[in-house]
Amino acid sequence: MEFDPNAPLRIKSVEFAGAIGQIGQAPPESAVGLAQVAFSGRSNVGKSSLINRLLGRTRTQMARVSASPGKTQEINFYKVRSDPGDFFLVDLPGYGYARVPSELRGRWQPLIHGFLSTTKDLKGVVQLIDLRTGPTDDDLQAVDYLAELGIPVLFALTKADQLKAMKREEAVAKSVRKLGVDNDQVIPFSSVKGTGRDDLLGVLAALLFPEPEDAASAGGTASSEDSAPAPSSAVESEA
Ligand SMILES: Nc1nc2c(ncn2[C@@H]2O[C@H](COP(=O)(O)OP(=O)(O)O)[C@@H](O)[C@H]2O)c(=O)[nH]1
Ligand SMILES: [Mg+2]
Repeated sequence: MEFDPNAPLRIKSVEFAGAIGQIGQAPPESAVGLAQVAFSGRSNVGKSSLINRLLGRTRTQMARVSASPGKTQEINFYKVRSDPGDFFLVDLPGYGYARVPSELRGRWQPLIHGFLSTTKDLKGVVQLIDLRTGPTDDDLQAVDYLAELGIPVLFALTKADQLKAMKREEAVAKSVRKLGVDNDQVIPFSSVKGTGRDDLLGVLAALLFPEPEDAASAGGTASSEDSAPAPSSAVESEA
């Protein structure tokens, strides 16, 4: 049987594998050597809801939907068993909740940097943006930072169900413009309705388990007309 890189991942099981709470702390042993994908976004953007929806967890939630947003300042690791392979889902702490404007530099970035500078297994980051508001300054800072590190970034535009079709189109176009990315780098998502789930699973499959030729031409444009969006660098580097 031929492996279709755009086929959605089939999630079999998910288990919590550990956390990093301190700057410089190592990831859980078991996360080393397995492909990782991280999820990033402002507090309250809908990250926990998206992760739960993505993993198909409706009864027992893996990522806790926040009782007190902004509280969790930990990097959480979940081991996901799936077809075509196992991987680690890395839940980065939310930012932008505290009143302090430069929270990113003060707290988020050092903790994240400790992880990003030691992991060799991260394939990319799914950056969440609230579709209704579009990218905030905090979001753009986070995106710049990820781009500086050369990490492939894909965008999930959350709470898509909150806008009617017309407004949604406008909002997507606005976010795309503000982020300076291509249309096929963003996926409108609704954790309530499940919108975007298959697209996101498809792109994660391609990101985590690329075919050799995909890996060789990383950053190139997908040729298949109805393929899932291709992950690519968020922002063109000026260097
Ligand atoms: N309408 C709607 N509400 C959402 C969606 N995703 C999350 N929410 C709500 O947004 C709030 C924050 O969600 P949560 O997943 O905890 O965000 P997190 O802080 O980024 O992990 C909660 O009240 C959720 O019910 C969505 O797709 N649609
Ligand atoms: Mg959360």
